[in-house]
Amino acid sequence: MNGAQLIVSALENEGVQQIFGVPGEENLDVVEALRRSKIKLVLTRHEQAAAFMAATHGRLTGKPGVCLTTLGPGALNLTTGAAYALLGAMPMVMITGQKGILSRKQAGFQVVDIVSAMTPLTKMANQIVSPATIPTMVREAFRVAQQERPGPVHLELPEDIAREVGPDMSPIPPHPIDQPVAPRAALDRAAELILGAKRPLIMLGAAASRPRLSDALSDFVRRVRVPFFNTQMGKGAVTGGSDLYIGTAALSARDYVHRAIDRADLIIAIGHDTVEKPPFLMGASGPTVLHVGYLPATVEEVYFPQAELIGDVGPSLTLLADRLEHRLPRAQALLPLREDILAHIADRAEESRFPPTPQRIVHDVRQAMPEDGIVCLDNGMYKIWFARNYRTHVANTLLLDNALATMGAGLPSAIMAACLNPDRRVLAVCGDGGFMMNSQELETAVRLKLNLVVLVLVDHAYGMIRWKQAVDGFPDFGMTFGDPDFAAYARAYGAKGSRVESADGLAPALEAAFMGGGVHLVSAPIDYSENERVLVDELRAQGATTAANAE
Ligand SMILES: Cc1ncc(C[n+]2csc(CCOP(=O)(O)OP(=O)(O)O)c2C)c(N)n1
Ligand SMILES: [Mg+2]
Repeated sequence: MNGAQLIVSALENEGVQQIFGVPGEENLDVVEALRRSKIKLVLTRHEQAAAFMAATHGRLTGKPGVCLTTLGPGALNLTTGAAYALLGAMPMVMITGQKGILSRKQAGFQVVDIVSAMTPLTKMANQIVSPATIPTMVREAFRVAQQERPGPVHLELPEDIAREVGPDMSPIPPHPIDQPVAPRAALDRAAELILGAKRPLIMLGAAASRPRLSDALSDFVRRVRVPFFNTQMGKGAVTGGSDLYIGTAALSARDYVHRAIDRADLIIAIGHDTVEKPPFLMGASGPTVLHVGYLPATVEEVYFPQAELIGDVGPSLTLLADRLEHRLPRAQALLPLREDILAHIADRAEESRFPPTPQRIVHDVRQAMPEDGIVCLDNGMYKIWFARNYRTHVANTLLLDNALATMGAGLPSAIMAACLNPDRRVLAVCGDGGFMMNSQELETAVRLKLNLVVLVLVDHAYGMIRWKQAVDGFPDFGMTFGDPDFAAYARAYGAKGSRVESADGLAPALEAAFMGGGVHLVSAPIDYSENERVLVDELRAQGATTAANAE
């Protein structure tokens, strides 16, 4: 077997079914080995999209997604996707080509030190220098990518090593990994803290959304019956139990959900990852935080938990619930705030202004999506509105990136979600800025014959930055642009396209797009004047109220 065949057989051994990417001439032996394998090669139209797709595979399944590119320029196009997976804790394996390392027949042509470039963007980056090391290097790559805290790993396979015939070696079989559960003493201490709390609150963070965790986490919340809120990336982590949901912390302070947060004397932060924009700010005067996680908390200015429960989160929570169930008379002390908080959030959700408000758009999207439908967001102003206002009932049904918060990942992540879930409705929601950063992947979606709807929100601007500019008191300047006719643009790719032209037009447009099947782009204008009215003026006023109440 040559190096390429060894790597492909090692990938098959890991259960890899598809590889995303754009090959170059340095990968041709690998491509040939893939042709003879069961693994499907899915071409994308930009390497960045391949990385976003592979990372999303890891995020949704817990098993690393794999992407493949050529050397230099192609490999460098993976860097944003690598950072997306690193900050977002998504397991991914990136394989890139390189010129031969045993001789240098093309001198320095296209040669970039990709291993060095990838080192700060990955958990591990290595060059393969001999076919004989491939089985172990691939197994190690998957082990490292998958292990908590998950993330991206990079392997560089030079073209001469790919071609070199090595010994016939069997791949190394993967085995199940069990993590240690939190020790008894830590469980007792955590239970004591919670039993003593007068106004406890649970917060679900990014790691709470790990696919394997949702059952145990949902059981925990239902058993202890402490109200919960989530961070943006912790949204939907609890299935059911929604009568205890008290909001999502899309902002760091002053939002309605902070009325509860500010009054809590103990926050049980499950799976919080400080890569997320802070869901609340810890300070000298509180609150007390118990950090429950796979790994200890990173200490930050705004997050320095006073107590920790570290270990495999699911089984640890089960043991914790055994110590708490039916013993928490004050569990629901903060629950009376729930109705008021959620009523504020639902405000104006059915207003018939045109262009529609963000609240109305979130409301209409929720109507079009069944409970298990998956919404994948790009990055823009609407993300805050979806994080605050979109109710989730099933784990990983609102995929957003509050870690790298990159533009351009909405469509690729939705393509991956649609590939993995052909029977569920999948919707990408993008701004007119972010959509254009990877809009070429419409062709990939059409080629894959996916059922996928893409909602493009049109304000002819980098709306989020325009909003920040206004909030900071700068004059409105330099953030607007022209847009193509998005419906026609979609049709040019062989997709379908439609445009929302009235206040009541979005819900039926989405419904028709899903019913029609295939890839369908719906473009809708959005009225962002609500950004200032709600997220600045109203919250400033209510923030003052919260502060007064806290005193
Ligand atoms: C790759 C990348 N470039 C720039 C930014 C900074 N940024 C964050 S949101 C945003 C504007 C997004 O515009 P659009 O996609 O149209 O969404 P809108 O806010 O207008 O709804 C920008 C430029 C970013 N997060 N990622
Ligand atoms: Mg925009």
